[in-house]
Amino acid sequence: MSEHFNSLVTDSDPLIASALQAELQRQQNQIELIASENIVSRAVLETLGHAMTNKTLEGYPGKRFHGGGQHVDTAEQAAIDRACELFGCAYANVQPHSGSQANLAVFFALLKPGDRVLSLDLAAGGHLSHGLGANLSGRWFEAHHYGVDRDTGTIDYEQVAARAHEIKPRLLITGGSAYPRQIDFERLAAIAQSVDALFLVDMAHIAGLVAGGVHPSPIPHADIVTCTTTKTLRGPRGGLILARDADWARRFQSSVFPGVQGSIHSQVIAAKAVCLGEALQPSFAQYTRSIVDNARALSEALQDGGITVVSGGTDTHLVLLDFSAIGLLGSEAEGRLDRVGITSNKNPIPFDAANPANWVGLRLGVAAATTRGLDAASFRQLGHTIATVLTASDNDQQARESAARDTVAALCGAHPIYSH
Ligand code: DSN
Repeated sequence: MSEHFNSLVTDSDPLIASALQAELQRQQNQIELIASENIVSRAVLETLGHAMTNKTLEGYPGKRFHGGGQHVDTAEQAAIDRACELFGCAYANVQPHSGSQANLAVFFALLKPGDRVLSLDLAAGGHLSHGLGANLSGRWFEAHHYGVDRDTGTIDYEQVAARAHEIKPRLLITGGSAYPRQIDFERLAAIAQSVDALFLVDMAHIAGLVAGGVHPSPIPHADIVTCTTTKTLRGPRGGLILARDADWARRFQSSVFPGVQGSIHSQVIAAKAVCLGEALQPSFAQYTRSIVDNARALSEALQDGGITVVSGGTDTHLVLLDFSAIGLLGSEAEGRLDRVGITSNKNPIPFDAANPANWVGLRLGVAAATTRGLDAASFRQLGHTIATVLTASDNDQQARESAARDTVAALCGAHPIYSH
């Protein structure tokens, strides 16, 4: 058995070893601008690869259904305590395997099949787990949506109030995956109260910004807050459920386990504790200030280069590009940037086509590249480079892409990741 314990993946599984090595090199040699990604610390990586992965446990710290859980209890309790300290809440459940699982557990705790929910439309920046027809949330619950104002690209709060009074949802939801502006949580909470609805904020994308104090916190206003630890929070893949009031504890403990999940991912919970500990450090708040500065620099440079930015800018880590005026598809833009070493994703913009093949938007986020050290000047350079690539004609496309590849290579060379 010594081979079982001592062989490295390079010795035992060349196919996967080569995929792992190639993925590392891809990350090292490309600028990552997918808004839901980040680059975790060596400490988070180390924790994710720890033998704690072997431990099976159900239940919660001190109340497990299997023996031998004392060390995982230490990690889970630290994650809970750190989440409560970081976000100023009284309740935290750190077990959801993802943000979607966290949302599912909230639905399971608060709703009965057929209940109405009112959430931000997917094309306006919402999330599929908030009632998309193809998702369980949209099949088992009656989902209605609100959107953004066509001129400003920002949430139309009057429309939310009107829809809420018309529909009388049991749950009002905000947040999602492509909304670039600050959300007025207080105003939405008042709308929820006016129709006797509960209020859920999914802060998956902005959790790190809230933790760093550069985005208002939903905790004082929402009944329940969910998020991932993956994105601006810069941790492992996984979800959290948070609440200002500890009274929710009974309902949410049992809705996660045994409601929608069985045993925990022990080493991921430990890695969540590590990332939450990192987010409590003053350097993390500085990091989030850089994120916001960098996103603004990127947005301004893109607009200077002739690209339309939804809502005219950003308050977060995220910039949503609108190509409807230049006749480019999101998929084409994603392909062009991929060829020069910039990773992004096609995305719907508000009022976009239903078919992803026809979307005319592209979503960019600066959290990962900010982690590797790019500053506002680098993001201005990157924005200019992206604009030249996206506005290139057939005649100058090759030359522009070649220059862009050089820029990306220089930025990556100047800001290495995982270099040891
Ligand atoms: N919700 C998806 C995204 O924003 O990219 C995955 O986290």
